Amino acid sequence: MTAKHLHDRRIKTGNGPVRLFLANVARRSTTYPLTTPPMGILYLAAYLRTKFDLRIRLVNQKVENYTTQELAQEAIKFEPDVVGFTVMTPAAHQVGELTRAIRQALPKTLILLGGPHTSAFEEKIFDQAEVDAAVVGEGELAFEAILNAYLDSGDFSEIPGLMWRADDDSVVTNSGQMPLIEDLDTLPMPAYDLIDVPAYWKLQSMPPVARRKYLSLVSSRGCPYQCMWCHKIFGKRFRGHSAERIVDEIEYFTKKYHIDDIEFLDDIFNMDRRRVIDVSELVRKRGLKIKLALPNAVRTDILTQDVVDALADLNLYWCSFALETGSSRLQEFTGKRLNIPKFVSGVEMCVKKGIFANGFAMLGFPTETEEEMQLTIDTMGNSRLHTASFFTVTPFPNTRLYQLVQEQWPERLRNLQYSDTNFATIKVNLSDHPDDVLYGYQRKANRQFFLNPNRIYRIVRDYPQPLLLPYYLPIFLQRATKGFLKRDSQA
Ligand code: B12
Ligand code: SF4
Repeated sequence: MTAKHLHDRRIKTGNGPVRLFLANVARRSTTYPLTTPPMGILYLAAYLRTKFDLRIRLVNQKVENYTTQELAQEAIKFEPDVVGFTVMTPAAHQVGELTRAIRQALPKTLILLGGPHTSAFEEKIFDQAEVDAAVVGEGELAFEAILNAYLDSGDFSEIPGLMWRADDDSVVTNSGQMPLIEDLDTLPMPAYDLIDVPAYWKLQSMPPVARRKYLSLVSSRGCPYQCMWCHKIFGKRFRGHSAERIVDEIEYFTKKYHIDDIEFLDDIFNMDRRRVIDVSELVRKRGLKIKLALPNAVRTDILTQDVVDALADLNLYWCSFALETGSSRLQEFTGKRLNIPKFVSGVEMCVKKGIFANGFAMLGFPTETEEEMQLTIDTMGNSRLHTASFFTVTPFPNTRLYQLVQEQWPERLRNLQYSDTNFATIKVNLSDHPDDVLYGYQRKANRQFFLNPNRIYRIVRDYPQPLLLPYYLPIFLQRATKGFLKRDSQA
């Protein structure tokens, strides 16, 4: 590739709107069917079209069930000026083949990458994919700056924090950082008109409830807690939409799609206590009939009775609660610093209000003892949670956890394979124990938690679709037997 080629791609040639192809890169598999609307590119599209004359095609590979080549062909058929891919690490093994196919067919197209994988792997993604520029963190302002340069000088060197391929083919990371968007209410609502919303209703959403006619929203960005395994895509400061804006979105989308089921994918929807109460009051005042799901978990130890009441008034029917570990030593070690007794009472408050409670826990932190794993299993099991997922700790680059393991126990990262990881069945062992011990505790966790007559009774009584419960039996069996066979534990 000559320097001229590289520079030419950074400047729009020809007239007319910029043809922008955006896609969420992720395969759907029988073992990992969860599909949610691709909020990142829906927000980007909504923002960018207020600034530029664009013709946008937005694709979610997971919904179309395209192979990598089919996705590349879709992009090529559209003849885009600019392509932007969003990808999480488990699907990133596709981006090499994908971007090379597009580059070969459309050598002048500008190819951009962003989203969680880029934020985790940073410059390394240039070794993996044929990319002109890549954005770490929040994307709206950076993408805007890229398109401004593309329509003007082709000079990417002034865009703070941007990673891009320079004319000598080297990868440059500009100094500085793009500012975060202080007032989220200035962002337009996600561009749901660019996707086939009902197509999502036929697929498995995060809450395991079939045929949900729902819409996902994100009401905040940034989380101030310091959990060592977690991303920092949106910085460590909480920024939230106002209650008015949240309820405007709820009202607009529920009316537009004739639905009543809304889920928030926020990291901590309940970070601002007053905001939850205000949303609830506004929904009541406007006479909106909705039900709510919070599948990505609330911060349970800050729940107060008035917030739980407000959530119950919003008809919160499905909520996840993330304990992660029942050991207070590990709560400190990992930086999660959850107050465990308050977790237990927070779950109880919600369950008393008729909310179906799903829990998350992690087993296998470095330094975790067998007693601590058992403590997690007991805390989850003795709580009023209805269902639970017990994960083994998986490190992603650009997190404190990854850095620590890389420094102190690099050999534990040796067999780490991200491709198509499944929440519950990925086999990563960061713990101080052999695989059979760690997976033994994970199997035990599932047995102890679920094979409890009282819990089974409560699940059957409270689960929104009890007749569908047998459908989830294979998933339970898969989890309850993970690593049971020798072949499994060597993976
Ligand atoms: C909803 C969700 C899911 C959904 C799918 C989401 C989707 N996009 O399809 C489901 C439930 C399927 C899921 C699964 C998993 N998830 Co998830 N998920 C989330 C969650 C909670 C919200 C995502 C979201 O909508 N964010 C809001 C939007 C607005 O943000 P965004 O997508 O990041 O986009 C912004 C920027 O990244 C950037 N941007 C994004 N794309 C692009 C593209 C371009 C070109 C540019 C310039 C910029 C740009 O601009 C956007 C707007 O500012 C995030 C946590 C979070 N708060 O983001 C975790 C998160 C993305 N998930 C994560 C993980 C680890 C997983 C799993 C691997 C867990 C597991 N072990 O099984 C699995 C993946 C399994 C698989 N095989 O695919 C990690 C990602 C780590 C990584 N390196 O990829 C996150 C960050 C959580 C964390 N605590 O670290 N997840
Ligand atoms: S795991 Fe949750 S509480 Fe912890 S840093 Fe991430 S988003 Fe915040």
